[in-house]
Amino acid sequence: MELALTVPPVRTTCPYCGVGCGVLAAPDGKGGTRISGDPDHPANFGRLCSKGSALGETLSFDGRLHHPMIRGADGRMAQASWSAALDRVADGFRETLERHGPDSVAFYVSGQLLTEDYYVANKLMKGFLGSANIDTNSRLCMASSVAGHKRAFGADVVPGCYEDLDSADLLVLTGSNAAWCHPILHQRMVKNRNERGARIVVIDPRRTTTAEDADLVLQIAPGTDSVLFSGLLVYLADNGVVDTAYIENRTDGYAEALARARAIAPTVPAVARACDLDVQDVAAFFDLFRVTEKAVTLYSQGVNQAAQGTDKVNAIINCHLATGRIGKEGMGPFSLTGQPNAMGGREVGGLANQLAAHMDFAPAEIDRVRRFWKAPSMATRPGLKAVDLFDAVQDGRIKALWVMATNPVVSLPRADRIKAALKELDVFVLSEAVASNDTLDARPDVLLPAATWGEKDGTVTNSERRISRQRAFLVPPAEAKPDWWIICEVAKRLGYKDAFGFRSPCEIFREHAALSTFENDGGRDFDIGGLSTLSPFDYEELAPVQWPVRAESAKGQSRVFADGRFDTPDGRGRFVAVEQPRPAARSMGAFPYRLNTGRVRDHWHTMTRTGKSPRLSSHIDEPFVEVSRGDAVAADLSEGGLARVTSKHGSAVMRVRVSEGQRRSELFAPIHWNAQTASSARVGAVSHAYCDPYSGQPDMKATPVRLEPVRFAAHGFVLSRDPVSLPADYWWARATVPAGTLTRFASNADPGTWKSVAQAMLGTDGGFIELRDEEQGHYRAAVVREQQLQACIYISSSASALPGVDWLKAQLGADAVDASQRKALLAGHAADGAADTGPIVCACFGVGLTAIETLIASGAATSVEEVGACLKAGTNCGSCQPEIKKLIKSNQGERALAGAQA
Ligand SMILES: Nc1nc2c(c(=O)[nH]1)N[C@H]1C(S)=C(S)[C@@H](COP(=O)(O)OP(=O)(O)OC[C@H]3O[C@@H](n4cnc5c(=O)[nH]c(N)nc54)[C@H](O)[C@@H]3O)O[C@H]1N2
Ligand SMILES: Nc1nc2c(c(=O)[nH]1)N[C@H]1C(S)=C(S)[C@@H](COP(=O)(O)OP(=O)(O)OC[C@H]3O[C@@H](n4cnc5c(=O)[nH]c(N)nc54)[C@H](O)[C@@H]3O)O[C@H]1N2
Ligand code: SF4
Ligand SMILES: [Mo]
Repeated sequence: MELALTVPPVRTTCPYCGVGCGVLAAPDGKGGTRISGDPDHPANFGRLCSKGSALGETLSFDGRLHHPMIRGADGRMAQASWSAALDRVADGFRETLERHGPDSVAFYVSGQLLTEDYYVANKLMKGFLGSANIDTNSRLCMASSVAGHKRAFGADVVPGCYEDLDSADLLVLTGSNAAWCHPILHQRMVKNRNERGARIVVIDPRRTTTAEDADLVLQIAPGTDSVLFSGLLVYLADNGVVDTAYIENRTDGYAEALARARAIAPTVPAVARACDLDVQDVAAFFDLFRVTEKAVTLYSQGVNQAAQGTDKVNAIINCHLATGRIGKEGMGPFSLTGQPNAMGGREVGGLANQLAAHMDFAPAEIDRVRRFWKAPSMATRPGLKAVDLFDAVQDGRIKALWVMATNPVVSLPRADRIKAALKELDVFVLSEAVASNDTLDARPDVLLPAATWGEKDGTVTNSERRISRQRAFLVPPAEAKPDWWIICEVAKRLGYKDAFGFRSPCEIFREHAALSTFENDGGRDFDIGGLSTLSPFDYEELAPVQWPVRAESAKGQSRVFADGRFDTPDGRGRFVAVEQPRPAARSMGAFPYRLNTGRVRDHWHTMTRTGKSPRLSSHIDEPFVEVSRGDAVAADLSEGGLARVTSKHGSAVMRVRVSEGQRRSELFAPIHWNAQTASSARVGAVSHAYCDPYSGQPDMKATPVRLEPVRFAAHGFVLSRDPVSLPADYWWARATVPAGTLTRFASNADPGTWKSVAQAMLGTDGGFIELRDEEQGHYRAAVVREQQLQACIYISSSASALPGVDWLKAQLGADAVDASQRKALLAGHAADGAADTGPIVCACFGVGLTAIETLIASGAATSVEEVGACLKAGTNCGSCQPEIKKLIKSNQGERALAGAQA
């Protein structure tokens, strides 16, 4: 009998989106980790999307920051000891405070910190440094939802829970591409539709993948959601479906809100006109909402990141308050949080306009928190919100800044300005997990190596208020340390030994829980007093639980406000009279298009994690801009060419994708590419910084821009073991492939120079083979050494004449390339003529577009299930099912058209 030592997998939580899926991580002892979904976690019941499934591919220590670094007097970064680096941070902040006072220092933090990290950062700034200048990337993400919740409910509370998505009969998704951004929740909703017949309505200016599973799609004019939902309120009132008793007994402000709604959106045709929708579609949506009591309205960045984002949130909540559809099974407004701990950050008070534990800056609240923290130097008023905070960095009001777990040179609007502003600082500290990113390029004075997912312990809170543990299963590389430890060490050096003497995340969590219940007479729903006495063992074992968890019961609560009592002083919900929406800036004259920005299925933000995974990098491997067919013609662009998008603030050059799902005069580009992965595709540099007046959240979905083709004489790609560097005037974009890197490029290099370009990139140390075809206008070369393909390059005068990359990618990883394959290498395709797989649709099984299209065209598969049975595509995580559906539909459309023409 063989003795096998099996270590049980560690139960943890996915580090990506706000769904907060439970993950089982089992290190194999050889440097790898097996990842699977936690069948017992109530967010996902064992399922993971493509990103979660590929977590194992992102855990290597390559590219990690290993040691603290300090910039010397000569301007160079040099490795330093932890104590030297921490002293330098503490000295820098102390001197700045002494010289310029508390308004001159700031922290810019992140919804990807754990609650414990976040708690100590907030405590240090607001109780000890005496300023509230701590803001977070959640300002770019959830601030409008926070402001909307507070206006309506008196507190930042998501009333419902995920089970409501299983039991609702109507699911309205507005400003959310959940199929790509909250895939596991999206799958739950689609299951409800398939099994229970729930209806799904999708409201988005683009026809996204989420629309594939919708019963009704409203391609709304950007920025007009509050007109649509005002129209809905009027419709509900006029058709007698408002709950008058509930309005009377439980709320305030209905008459004013309705009167305003009537002024903005008096009739269905008026709404249709303002939102650029068909009257029938608007009527169909309103009617569905009217007749379906169990309705949930889900929203994310298409609502939050808007010039009137807070009004959009309240226009939605108004409809739920009017019908009493809130806090009850299967109904309610539902803000989908973005980051894994955006919610936890809001709980600790990590936004500049919150104090702590759902308390703000009322004198009694400041006093309460002061006493609890025994704080010597309390902030007494809100600090600067992200956009204003970086303006203050730019004009020298803020002189010392500590950035943690966010990459603002990519993700803040007007990102070029942010890059320049950081250079103005006297003290710039960066806590980072990776050794290179765009914010690192902005020359911090001190770099602190942070432990990251898999290496750190703490808690996160997901979209349904569920607190889950993230548990460590790896030892951090070299000297990397958890963020809470780094912050506490700096605090101790500033003289606050007692207040920051925490020895573990558990001790911090207990204090955070104790503050939530401190002098809380029930007026603050964020109360987790029931968790304030957890033993280290209890904390270690803590099962996912939804707040509130009041002292009297350690059990959580799935829904809030079920009793019709809100967190306002009088306990009544508030209708908000929303304003007539005005676009942030008009698209006209020099900037006739509007740039909408967002996410793709398989990348996470600035790609420091997902960019490491070949699987996740194969779905979409370069930055793009989506353009309607009409605009492509008007702007003289063609599919596969390159285009420059320019605003008042900056520009980016991206591949053109002509899209049927894009409205005229509107463009869409993803946010992920940055200076590490592309020459010129940081869309943050293009986005304007117009902010919602209540939340301070920038409108990053509608920047006025112009659009023009960029023509290059040569297009090509290189596959190489190691990344190649390209001349400064090349356009390029880089993606990880199984055995190396794929770099696509374009340049104006003359065909006569292509060979030397190839030699410069590939090297000439032997094994160099080449093929030039003057007539076809292309040049190809490869380096094969010891039977292995080291690198290959393909250059052509036309982008569309380049071979596919997939067969070549496989050769780069192959053990041996024989003589016949060498020829094939230069031909760019398999000797047997097998077709290229095309872009990968199913990341789990590596199934490409070509195979799926061929199968569907043959008629052998007419459903997602049949495609799965033949090719396995879509049968693991299911994230690609909506795309497969789209392919089936478009094939059916083509057949119908062919039939009609025949
Ligand atoms: N794959 C992936 N998933 C992610 C992330 C990621 O980076 N990658 N990030 C996570 C984070 S932090 C966040 S915040 C969430 C974001 O999740 P989502 O908000 O779903 O994602 P976005 O792509 O930013 O924007 C959503 C949609 O809003 C639409 N929109 C733009 N303007 C309007 C408008 O005026 N009205 C309406 N109704 N819609 C509009 C856009 O066309 C877009 O399709 O995703 C989370 N999940
Ligand atoms: N134009 C436009 N801009 C946008 C958006 C948009 O839709 N359009 N969306 C906005 C939204 S919603 C968001 S949430 C932001 C996201 O934008 P960012 O927060 O800037 O993006 P990330 O890539 O997630 O950055 C996280 C950084 O933290 C590092 N890191 C990882 N783990 C740890 C850790 O444990 N500790 C520390 N100290 N560092 C760590 C990572 O290496 C990475 O550099 O982008 C915003 N910007
Ligand atoms: S849906 Fe995907 S990215 Fe989001 S938490 Fe679950 S596995 Fe992670
Ligand atoms: Mo976000």
